[in-house]
Amino acid sequence: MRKVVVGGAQLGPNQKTDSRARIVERMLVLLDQANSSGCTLVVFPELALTTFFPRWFMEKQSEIDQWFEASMPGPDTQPLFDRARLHNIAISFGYAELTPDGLHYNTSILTDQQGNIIARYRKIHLPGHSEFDSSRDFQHLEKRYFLPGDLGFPVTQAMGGRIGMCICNDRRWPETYRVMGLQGVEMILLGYNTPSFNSQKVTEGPEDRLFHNALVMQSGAYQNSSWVVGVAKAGIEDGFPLIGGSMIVNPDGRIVAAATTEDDELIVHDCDLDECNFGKETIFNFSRHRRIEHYGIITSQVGVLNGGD
Ligand code: ING
Repeated sequence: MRKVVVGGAQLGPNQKTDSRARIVERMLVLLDQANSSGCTLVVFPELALTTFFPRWFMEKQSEIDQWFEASMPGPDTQPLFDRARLHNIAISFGYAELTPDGLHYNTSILTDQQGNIIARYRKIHLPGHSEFDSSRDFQHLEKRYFLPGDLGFPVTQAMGGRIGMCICNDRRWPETYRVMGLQGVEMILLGYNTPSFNSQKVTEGPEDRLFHNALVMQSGAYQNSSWVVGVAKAGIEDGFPLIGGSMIVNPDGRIVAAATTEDDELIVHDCDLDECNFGKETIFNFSRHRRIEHYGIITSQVGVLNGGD
């Protein structure tokens, strides 16, 4: 039995005018709740410290950089690390990272239970577009504001097992889970900010979004015999709705804990990392069953060539 008591700390909406300090206060409340529930690891959403600013078109770099953290921890986030250390809780959360070299990433980190950062991940699959698109009800300018991640999908020895991270759109791509699965990942931590509607006016709405949200995380968990912890920033940010649907999925692909609101909400589950073992040793024993001689196209080709014929 390798138990990790996981808290999924879903956040409600962050408004454009909300200060970092105010948002961190809400995160501290969830961290205290997690402590009362005996959590040893707490996962917060993507871009937890700000509103989902890629919905806004900005041109001045100074205006863009206001949404980024130049240091982690920094003055606004130090209280998070201090409280996590006090409670002996490891934390993971997403934020916009401005590196010392001036590079911009959509990043998440993982600490140990003493508040030390032990892993960093930079979002690889950036959805949306890079120029203003008048056809959209709202923008989704992650390709404008962030570079694609440069750290791969690292899996870290922590919490008595193998822990990996990804962010939001990454969860829709099976490669994300398999690259970590091939490193023996036993728990994948991810945050997301997912608009409830497609910005290009197609009929897709919250029900579809919530269905796909569960579908991809349950599939990724099952197909790699890993726990998946998916945590939303949810609710209406400056008039733009984001789905909730935070959940903890076990290595058999079953949802064992799920949020029911679009507000600040903690979900908790006692996760036993040994539950990964059966799948990894049988159905998804990669070394026994995979036939990589037939998979080359997955990394040698980006898109469909010549119309797929
Ligand atoms: N958000 C969305 C996500 O992948 C999206 C963007 C939504 C893409 C629905 C495709 C379909 O959940 C982020 N931040 O990636």
